[in-house]
Amino acid sequence: MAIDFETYDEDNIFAKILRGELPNTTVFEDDHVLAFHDIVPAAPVHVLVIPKGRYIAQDDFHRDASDAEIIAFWRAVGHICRELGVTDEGHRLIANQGTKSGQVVPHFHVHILAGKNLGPLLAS
Ligand code: DGP
Repeated sequence: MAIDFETYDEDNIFAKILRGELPNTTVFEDDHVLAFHDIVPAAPVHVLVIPKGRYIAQDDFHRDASDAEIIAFWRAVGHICRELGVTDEGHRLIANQGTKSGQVVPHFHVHILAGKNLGPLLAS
């Protein structure tokens, strides 16, 4: 289903996780950021990092978020990779935006993937 980029969906899964209505396995949290294990891991390490603000994808996040939110987000990504122990061995960051990318959840998130040889960038 196409993502509505005009209106943030308050009932998306990550909004429910942020409100505590759905459980998650948290690996990091601060004032601006939450990170938790993906429920359908695509690699031995698969962590999702999300801002706590209401952003649909990377475009509105980087356009509308405050400098403090953006700095906190990307510092957290680096910190989490180090805490997971995947900085030196290698990892991949993915942020899907929109239907052609395969974005399913309309709340901005970055995937951290690691723990095996991740292969070519794209499957096809
Ligand atoms: P994307 O295709 O980029 O929108 O990725 C969404 C990811 O969210 C996908 O890898 C599966 C994950 N996911 C979906 N529902 C849940 C959930 O309820 N809990 C957790 N932890 N992850 C979820």
